[in-house]
Amino acid sequence: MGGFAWRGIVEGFYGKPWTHEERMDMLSFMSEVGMNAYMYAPKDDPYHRRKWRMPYPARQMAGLKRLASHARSVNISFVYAISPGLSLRYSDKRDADTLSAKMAALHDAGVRDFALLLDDIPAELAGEADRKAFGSLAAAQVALANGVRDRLQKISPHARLLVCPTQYHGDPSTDYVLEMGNGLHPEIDVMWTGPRVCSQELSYEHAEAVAAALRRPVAFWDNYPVNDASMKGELHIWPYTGRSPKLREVSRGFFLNPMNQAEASKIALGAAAIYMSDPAGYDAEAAWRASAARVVGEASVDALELFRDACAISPLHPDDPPRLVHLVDDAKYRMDRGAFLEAAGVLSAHMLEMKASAELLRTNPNKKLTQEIAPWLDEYMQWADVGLEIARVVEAAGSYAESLTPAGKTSSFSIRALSMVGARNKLARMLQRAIGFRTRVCSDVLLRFGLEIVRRLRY
Ligand code: LTM
Repeated sequence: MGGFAWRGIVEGFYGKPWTHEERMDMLSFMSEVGMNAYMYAPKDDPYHRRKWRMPYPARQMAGLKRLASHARSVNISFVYAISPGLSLRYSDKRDADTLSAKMAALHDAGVRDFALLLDDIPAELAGEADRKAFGSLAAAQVALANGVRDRLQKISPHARLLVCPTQYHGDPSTDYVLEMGNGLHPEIDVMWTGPRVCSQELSYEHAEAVAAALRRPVAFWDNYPVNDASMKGELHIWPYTGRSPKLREVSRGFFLNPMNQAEASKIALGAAAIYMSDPAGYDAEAAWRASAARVVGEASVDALELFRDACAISPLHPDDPPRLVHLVDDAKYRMDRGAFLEAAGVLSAHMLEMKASAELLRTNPNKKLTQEIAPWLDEYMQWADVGLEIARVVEAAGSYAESLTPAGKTSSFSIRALSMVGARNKLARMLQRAIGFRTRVCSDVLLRFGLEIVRRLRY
């Protein structure tokens, strides 16, 4: 059995597209880690989507030409994607001509592989003329895609074409998917994101059902580590998990959709490249460490691992940061047994570790990474301060409780009570500020715990 035909990424997110320099650097990185395809599809490049009919201005076209040339030099296929579905009239020959002219211009710039993206557009035909001519969205899209393929073949017989359908996830047994599968030329690859838009798992069974419906192996558009739209506050540096080791049997490969933060994306992308080269032997943790070491250097991998825990929330790990959750459970267990000082000790030790890891990452030689993750690192540091304050309150509560015992009565319990109240009020102010944080680092594990402590000590 051969390897995946496509092993790459799709720059397909919403929001600020990558810069030319980031793309050039990413192409080199992809080549180093064994990927072979980069799909250009930034939703917010107007000439790719909203204003797809307009030709690229000379400066942008020159940039695309340089990208295609660099990609060729490092053995990466540069796939130019166009996304005309928001306004295209399927029955209007002028639109088909405009689409072909745009692709021909990119072909002249050195592009050889293309994609037609029909995602995130209305699921019904909009115009009366289209409804009359085709009857269904799938029929219209089949005609469009097959027509584009015919025209491409004329200018470049080896050009490959991928299509992202309008239904690209979920149950593949719909009329739409079956019609697309039946009608699309068998050499067109069809993209699919899995059971969900951002899928925690891509199982063999799901992929097999999709491949059967589409009548061809699936080309996955894998929405990880992308963090656009409602995921903006998340930093997706969690290991690449949940992809079946058997997908090679039913899939043409993967295009991972990365984050707006190009450098930080390399942590997940490098791990995914390892998966793609050997899905059966893939060890997610080992791949993460190898990829992390490439991005931050061996000396900072442990620091990054602690930070990644705080950043755990993602489509691949929808639950709260596991280490922080464990820490809080441990502290509560001790407090419930009256071991306040012990609880304060474990809490503050972890918070100091968090601060040390943040410091190491802040001073990491990979300045681009440091700059990209600064909003998360800053709030991570602030959460560590909140955690230290929680530890102080717990410690003060322990001392106060001790002062209430017959032996403790000899010391001044009112001073201890005052210090506990002072610490509690300071913590309450810090939590108030933390509610306004912009990132989801640490999720709300410390917020919930801090509020619980404040509430417990209200008297
Ligand atoms: O996933 C697809 C096919 N389309 C869009 C992407 O452009 C977007 O980046 C992701 C994540 O928000 N979701 C989509 O639906």
